[in-house]
Amino acid sequence: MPRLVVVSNRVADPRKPAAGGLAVALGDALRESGGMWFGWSGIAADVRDGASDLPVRTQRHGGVTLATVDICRDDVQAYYFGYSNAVLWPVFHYRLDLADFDAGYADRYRRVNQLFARKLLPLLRPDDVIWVHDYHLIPLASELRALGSGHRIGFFLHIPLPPPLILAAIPEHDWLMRALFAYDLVGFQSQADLTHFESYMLQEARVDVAGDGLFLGFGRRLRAGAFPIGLDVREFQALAEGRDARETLATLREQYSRRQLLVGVDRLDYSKGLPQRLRAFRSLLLRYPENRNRATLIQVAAPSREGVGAYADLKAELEGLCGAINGDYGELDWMPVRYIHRTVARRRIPALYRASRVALVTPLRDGMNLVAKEFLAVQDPADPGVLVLSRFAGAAEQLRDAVLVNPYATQQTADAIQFALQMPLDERRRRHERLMAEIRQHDVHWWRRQFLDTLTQAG
Ligand code: GDG
Repeated sequence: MPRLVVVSNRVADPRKPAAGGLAVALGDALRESGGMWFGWSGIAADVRDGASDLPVRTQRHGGVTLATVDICRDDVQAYYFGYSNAVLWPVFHYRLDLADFDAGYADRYRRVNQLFARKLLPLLRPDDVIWVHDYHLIPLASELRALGSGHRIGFFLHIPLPPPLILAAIPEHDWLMRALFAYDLVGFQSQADLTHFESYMLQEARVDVAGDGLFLGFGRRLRAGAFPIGLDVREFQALAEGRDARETLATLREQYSRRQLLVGVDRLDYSKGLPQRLRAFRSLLLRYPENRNRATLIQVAAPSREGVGAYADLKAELEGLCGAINGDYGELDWMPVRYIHRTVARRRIPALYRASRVALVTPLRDGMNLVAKEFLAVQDPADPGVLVLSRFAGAAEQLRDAVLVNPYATQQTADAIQFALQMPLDERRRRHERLMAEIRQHDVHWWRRQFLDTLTQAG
């Protein structure tokens, strides 16, 4: 079995409980092959443009090597906050209005990818299989190839790929999309993303779309496919059985015994549709007064990328909305919204899902959205809650038995939430059973096997 090398912006230690399903799933594959995980240490080094001299730090644990490199402060600003999170993230989520096409970002983004390639190459063995993750590292394979790498290299995009016209708003779109041809396999979250990739290649690039996911261009053969990421269902269910989760569940049940809980768990990000969700919840209270003094929305919005301007505006907007809803509808003994702008411990999150009758997973655009799958995994099959899911989440392609909504349509979303709150037990059970079959069949281990099998056979 060839050694697996995973490359991503940040490296998660698969042994730590906070690591989450993706780290656990990749950790399994890394352990099986005695592999390596390479990425940025998260440290912004205080050196002037001296990044290329910074050392790679390696740690070896249980057959897996974790290798990290620091990046100099200016590069972090331009590569991470700038190009990755103020250009690629907004555009790939269809938010051209939020993109900041500062000319300096692209050069630095490329430079950090070159730095990664230079630091990684000496650590590689000739038969390693390399799996690169996400939008921070699109040009990594082409930088590795420029240094002579002949490895098998795959890329997985965790976020959506927009249609060609939107993608073409990025000044460097030609270069970025061409860089993908240095990979042997490119994986997307959904069929919709794959279709956008095909359309781009037909409309914007002179690439031969050979069908069946095969693309011939720039002197290379590229395979592309949809590999919807799944959940480690058993790991997450085991988390729900842990002491912290059970204690949290008991507290929530006692505290909210006379209420119906709705839950939202997101990073505080404009792609997640949080203001729209709060407006829909306000509309629910307005249009269906029986929910007043009864329905409580617990919204966790974990802090994220606070160095990017658009996130500060969003935070202020959410605080205003929560204050207004609580002010307008709150009673002495009932607040409609509990808004938590902090990171909740992962081991307590299953309890929050389990205590809730309805989950609101209503992003404006999302590659997949794992919260939807986490919520389903820990419901009581005999009395399950209902998933209200945006049709614009990648997960909506798979989770057809959720209550699907258009989060931009406030009143319709409010109606859908009411429908979910009122859903009879037998229908809740029927839907939950079908949704569970789907997330069990296509779990994170399936995803990883599917991608790696296709990568090793590609060519
Ligand atoms: C990207 C794509 C794709 C959230 N708040 C807290 C917390 N979380 C956890 C959730 C879940 C994870 O974070 C969020 O995953 P998502 O899938 O919803 O979204 P992104 O972070 O945007 O991830 C996305 C994903 O990559 C995988 O490919 O699905 O579309 O955007 O696990 O539970 N965890 C803790 N405290 C919190 O407050 N501990």
